[in-house]
Amino acid sequence: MNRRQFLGNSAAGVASLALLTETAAAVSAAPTTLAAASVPPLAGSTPITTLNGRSLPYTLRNGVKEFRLVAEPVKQAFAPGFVVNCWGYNGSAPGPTIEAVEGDRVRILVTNKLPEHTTVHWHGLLLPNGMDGVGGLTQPQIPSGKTCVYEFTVKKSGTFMYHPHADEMLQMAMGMMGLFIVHPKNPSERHVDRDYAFLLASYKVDPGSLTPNPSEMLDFNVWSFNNRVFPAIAPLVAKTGERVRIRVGNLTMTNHPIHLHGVTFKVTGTDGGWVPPSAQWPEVTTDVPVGGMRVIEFVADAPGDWALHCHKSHHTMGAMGHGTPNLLGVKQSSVDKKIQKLFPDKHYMSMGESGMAEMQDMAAMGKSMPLPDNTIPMMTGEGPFGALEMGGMFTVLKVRDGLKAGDYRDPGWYRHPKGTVAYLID
Ligand SMILES: [Cu+2]
Repeated sequence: MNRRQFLGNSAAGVASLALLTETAAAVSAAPTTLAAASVPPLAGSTPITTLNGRSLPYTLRNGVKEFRLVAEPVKQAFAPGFVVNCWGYNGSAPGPTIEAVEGDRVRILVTNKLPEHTTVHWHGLLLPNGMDGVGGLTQPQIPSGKTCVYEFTVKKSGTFMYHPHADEMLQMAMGMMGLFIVHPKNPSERHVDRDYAFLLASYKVDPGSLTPNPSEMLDFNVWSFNNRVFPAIAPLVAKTGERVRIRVGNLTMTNHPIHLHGVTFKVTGTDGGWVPPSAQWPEVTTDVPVGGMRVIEFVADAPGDWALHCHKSHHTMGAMGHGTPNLLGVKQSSVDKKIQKLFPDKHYMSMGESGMAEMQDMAAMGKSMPLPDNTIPMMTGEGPFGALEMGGMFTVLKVRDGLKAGDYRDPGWYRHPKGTVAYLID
């Protein structure tokens, strides 16, 4: 079944499309750091802003920071109207971000509420072998209903991840992953004004279904920043002149060239540690490899709304039917009439004759283009100048003069000074 066929098969999508447009604004206006759940790791350090996420609180017990992770099935909203049966931690996928400080002793209690065994591997952290979380190799699997204790000293600062090392293909395909960020002991070391982080995750969720297909190896159709798809992804906000860090981890099955407009950045770290200044060079795109982390830093020196996205253009689209025939330049108007006669009760419209942008036009104008249940339009997002024709791995870095330090609220669209916007001449 290709997209055109299933478009004709459901009327329920019209309502969910309207819902998406309405609530996406509310989603992106929400603060990106949940103050109640965010624990400042130490005075003077900049807290991590996990895009549409949160940090994991801890309890201090005799000098040990004790965290609790619950591995469990979760219902994860990728966008309003698009909810997926994932597996995650503490009610979300990805799980909450663990923040610690170089030199900390941490204890992580992992309770398994999944229907099968699991483990947690602390990706990139240097720790005793028996704490490495590889089921069968360094520890017995954690059976359903049991709790496992991991305890180690955090040796170096940097950006790491956690994920299962048990039935790995299925459990990661279901969304089990999280960030583990270690701050330097001295908060003035590697100081930035804003510190953003997110994980790249991809899924195969057939339109109209609720559960990702965990046996998919290559043909994924949902591309997300922290399990959100544009326009339901929070913007990154910075004041003009601030130093900004963005940490991007990749636990998908393909690489993602992450591209940022409006600045040049340097890769200052990986999941192996910090990159010495002599080894950094200016970039506007950095490829984040599978199972890898790239930390980029820059000064936000020009106000505006700057796109941040994966440069694989099919990764900035919503779920689409694959195997769609190439209709570019194919005259279809007579075919439309014939098919409409065959199915008088269905809405049929051929697409693709002059390009695919008309997909977005219909979504934006709210025309009656039905979608299957529980999916999102292939291209969405409404900007100040009209349709953005984007979805998936796309969001916006919003740089503004005169923002207060620590104000992460969405400032709305950029108001361009007069005479600074590209214009048509006829
Ligand atoms: Cu990508």
